[in-house]
Amino acid sequence: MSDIQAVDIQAVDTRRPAAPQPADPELVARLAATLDEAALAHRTVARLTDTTELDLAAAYRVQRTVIDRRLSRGEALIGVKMGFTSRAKMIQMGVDDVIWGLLTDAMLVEEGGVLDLADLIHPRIEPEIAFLIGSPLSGTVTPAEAVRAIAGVAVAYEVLDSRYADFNFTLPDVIADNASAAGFGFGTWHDPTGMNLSNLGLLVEIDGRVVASGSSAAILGNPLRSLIAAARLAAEVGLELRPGWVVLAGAATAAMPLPEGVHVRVSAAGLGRAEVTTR
Ligand code: OOG
Ligand code: MG
Repeated sequence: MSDIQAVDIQAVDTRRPAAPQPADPELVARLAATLDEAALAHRTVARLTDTTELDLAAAYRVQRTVIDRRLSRGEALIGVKMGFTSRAKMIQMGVDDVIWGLLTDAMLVEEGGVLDLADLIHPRIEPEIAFLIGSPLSGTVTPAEAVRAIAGVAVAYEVLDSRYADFNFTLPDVIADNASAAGFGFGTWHDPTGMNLSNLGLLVEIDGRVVASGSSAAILGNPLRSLIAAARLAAEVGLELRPGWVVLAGAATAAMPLPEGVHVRVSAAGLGRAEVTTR
């Protein structure tokens, strides 16, 4: 058993500061505008931490302000994504903390749909497990409570697109940048009752060629732990995971570059597949 699999559910360390410093609202608004405008213009910006001291609490404020700008353009909040819940991702990106980002309806790609990469800078794709929330979940919850709150579980993929050159960032940078969120999709929802999620084989195929394979065990030993961590993070910022929301538990493998004009299939044992075509 790897040490990540041995992580105790209660011990999952999301390490957000207990008493965040009130960040200068004007600075937060300016940094959020920088990132949001970069995403809209499909171009990268310098790392915020190159010029600004940013702690994790301030970084989350920037993230929330980026999302508020999107909501004011008519997008709706439809869930959250967990990041760096697997060793593979932590190693790939050179960070060592679990983080989260927020998902809006504009990021959702319909199952089997087409994703236009012209809107993105340097997209990557990664295999994930997704949960559909059936009843509100927030705070410290037991695995049994987490399972009861789940209306469905599905195989999923996430499309990442960092607003920093070469995906080169520190933890506050990537938090402010909404954890590199760009798009996501999922397959058919399955009833999680009685399902063992702790060791599902996952495959990513691009045009029929396997480009990544892994196990749901890579996600904190069991993706359920990621959901439990999401509930705790939600409570810390006064949110709850709401019925109908989607929670992406985090990638089970490193992310792969996503080229134009390909067909991607992500499959998980017992959960079927999720597919997307790029152009
Ligand atoms: C940050 C997002 C990490 C995951 O599933 O671990 C993430 C990045 O890799 O750019 O989404
Ligand atoms: Mg991800």
